[in-house]
Amino acid sequence: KILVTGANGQLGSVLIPHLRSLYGEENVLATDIRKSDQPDAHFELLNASDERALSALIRRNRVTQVYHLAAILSAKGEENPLSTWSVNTSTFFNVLEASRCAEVRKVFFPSSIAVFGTNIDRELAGQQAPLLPSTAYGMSKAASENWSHYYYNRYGLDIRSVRYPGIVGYQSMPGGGTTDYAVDIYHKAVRGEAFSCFLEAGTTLPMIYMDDAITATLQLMEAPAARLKVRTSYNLAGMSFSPAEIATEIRKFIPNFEIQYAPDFRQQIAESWPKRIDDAEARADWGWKPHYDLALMTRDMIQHLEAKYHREPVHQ
Ligand code: VAH
Repeated sequence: KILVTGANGQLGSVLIPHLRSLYGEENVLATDIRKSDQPDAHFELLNASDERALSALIRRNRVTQVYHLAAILSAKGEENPLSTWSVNTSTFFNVLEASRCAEVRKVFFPSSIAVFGTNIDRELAGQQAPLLPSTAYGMSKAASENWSHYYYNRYGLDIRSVRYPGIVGYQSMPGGGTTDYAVDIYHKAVRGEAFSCFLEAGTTLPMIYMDDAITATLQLMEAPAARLKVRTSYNLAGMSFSPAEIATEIRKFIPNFEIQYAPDFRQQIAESWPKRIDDAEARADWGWKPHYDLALMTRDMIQHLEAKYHREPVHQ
């Protein structure tokens, strides 16, 4: 069985249907700290901070793979940094130990471009760039990368990871991320509402379309272990754009879309992250290649959101 923690999050709520279509509904157990409003026969409440509950669930369900998605993200995480560190690392250690002691064969956990800091060339962050996270979330992910590397070398635990850029999708609402403006902007545009952006117009960040993020995750998890030379976390990127660039692309579909800029504390977080990512190792080791660019993503987002808001689908 496959266990997913953080099932109700932005990534989990899209990854789980994909995993179920690949492995069967009954073989993918969704867990989260609270129920979602969607009924799910294969959902269990789980606080991954509770080591005993987690290891009991893994044994009871004979879990062989774990996707550990539960975490507090960058912006939300800055409200209480020590709590963010404690939640993100204690849940991670629980997954490492429970997996090592049970018959878990493969573990996935998401890292992030948030592990990078202001001490590198922001134009392009390489796979081996030094990590100097500027947020509690980023520090928890950098620590998780090192512990993954340790558990792989010391115990042979096959744990795999990608450093996601900002993920943009229509299927789920994100929560607490610095890149989440890039999701909200489409919802506002399709609803014909003006958008107030918490980042400055020229703030370029690495992003990836949800469908590409899912493809990359499954590609990494299906790759032969011998191919994987990176056991901290693979750099991954789909595209890079700024709020001004995404607004211009949206106006090709919704000409009267209005945006204003009201930068807040998230501007500093964004400016500590690289503008572009070099994901050559992911391409070389397990065949990664993004499909979606800003134009393709914008078309797909607007088409799906027009359908969702039951508006006359203007753009087929
Ligand atoms: C966040 N979306 O903003 C997440 C991600 C690259 C950013 O870690 O915190």
